[in-house]
Amino acid sequence: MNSATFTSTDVIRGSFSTAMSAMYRTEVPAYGTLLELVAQVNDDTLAASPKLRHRLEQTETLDRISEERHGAIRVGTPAELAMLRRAFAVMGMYPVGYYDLSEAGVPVHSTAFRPVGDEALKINPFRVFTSLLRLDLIDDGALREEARKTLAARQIFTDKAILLIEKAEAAGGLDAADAALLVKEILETFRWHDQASVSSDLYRRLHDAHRLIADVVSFKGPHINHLTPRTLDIDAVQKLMPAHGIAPKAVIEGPPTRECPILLRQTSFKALEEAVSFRDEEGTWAKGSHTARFGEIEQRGVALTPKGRALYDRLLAQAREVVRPAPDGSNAAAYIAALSEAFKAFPDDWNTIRQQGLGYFRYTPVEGFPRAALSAREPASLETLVAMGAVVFDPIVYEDFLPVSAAGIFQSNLGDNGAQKFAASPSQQEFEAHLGMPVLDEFAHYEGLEKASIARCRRDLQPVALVD
Ligand code: OOG
Ligand code: NI
Repeated sequence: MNSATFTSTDVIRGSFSTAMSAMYRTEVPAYGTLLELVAQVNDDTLAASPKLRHRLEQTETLDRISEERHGAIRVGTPAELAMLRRAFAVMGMYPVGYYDLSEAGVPVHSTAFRPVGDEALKINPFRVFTSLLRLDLIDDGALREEARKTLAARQIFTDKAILLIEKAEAAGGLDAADAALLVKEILETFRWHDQASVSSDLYRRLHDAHRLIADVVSFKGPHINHLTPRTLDIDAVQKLMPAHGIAPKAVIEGPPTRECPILLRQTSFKALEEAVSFRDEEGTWAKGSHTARFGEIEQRGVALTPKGRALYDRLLAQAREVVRPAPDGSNAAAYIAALSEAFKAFPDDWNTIRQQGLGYFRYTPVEGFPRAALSAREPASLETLVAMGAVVFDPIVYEDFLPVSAAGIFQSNLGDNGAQKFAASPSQQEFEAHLGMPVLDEFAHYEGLEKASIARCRRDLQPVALVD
């Protein structure tokens, strides 16, 4: 078979994301309600702002604006993580970024599998935030061993899924029939199992160590724990959720509402308490419940440079020093006020963000700009060309995640008030060894996109010389 008959990885990812959405709506009906609300708010937002509609029409497929942007799973062993990496590669998703969540009281470290090129992101932006449990952070040695044994005994992939992954790797792709089969088989890995693979006693002990440990260890597979569509107005959806019978988490994670959106804002509805049964002695099943699955929404802004990110981190920490948001929402208004106050120090117009080197931008030569106005003999700086209107810039969208926000989402769904403490212990090398490859550095990636756009300007504007 030659590559011409292979189904594109982007198409496989698209079918995977559609299949996940359909499965999750069936499994978690509240998620279907959230999707409807998001679609309605997106329609209203576009109707109210022809300017926004026009801008999005240039770059996006408007009829798919409300589709899922990401989901999240948590796996238990290095072998599970490595096989997932291979499965996602068949769908054109690669590990970007390393997130240490131990710092925030969650015993996992993570990456996001996502499409990397502009074109791939545009065709289908679906990504999966993937966390690996860190058993080494469980203090109780006996419990750690029981957890390890339980995880070692499970196989989260179907035999057919593994065969198809191997086939794709060997041949360099899959034909349409195999691609469809892979999506169907991989879906099994993310399906919910209401029969736990542990006893109620072990579940309780794992749960006491950390609710998330119980979530990862107790089931046959790493059920998808949330999906996240994109909203054009996160504040509106947050406000409307209760009227639609869904309980939002207390505050939106990330930066406050701004003119020029930065990074990522996200919020979720609280995870549902679901009926499960535990496998007790002599094959009897004991009824119980488990809380893990929820729905989330996101709104993205410009990707920040290390300098911009340092400022963001500092201002966020400053706000959280004034008011730490309580999971019950009792101080939500005070937190939002503290956040807005702190972020007054972050410039809120694109040109200042750009000139201060806080964000990444894509530069484009203006078509039809009168060449006569550019003197071929004199070299010009990018700034001069921008000021003249010969080059325009657009923010590069942040496509990754934020550890403090991720921890906030985790915590609100674990319902922990007195969150457990773990020693911060980032361990990217170990994570990458388990993964089987290094993760892509997100800053280097965005910088590369910006530089490539400047190189294109340099080429297109010749014979005018563009100086650095
Ligand atoms: C992952 C939480 C991280 C996000 O949007 O930051 C995440 C989890 O709960 O497993 O999805
Ligand atoms: Ni999420």
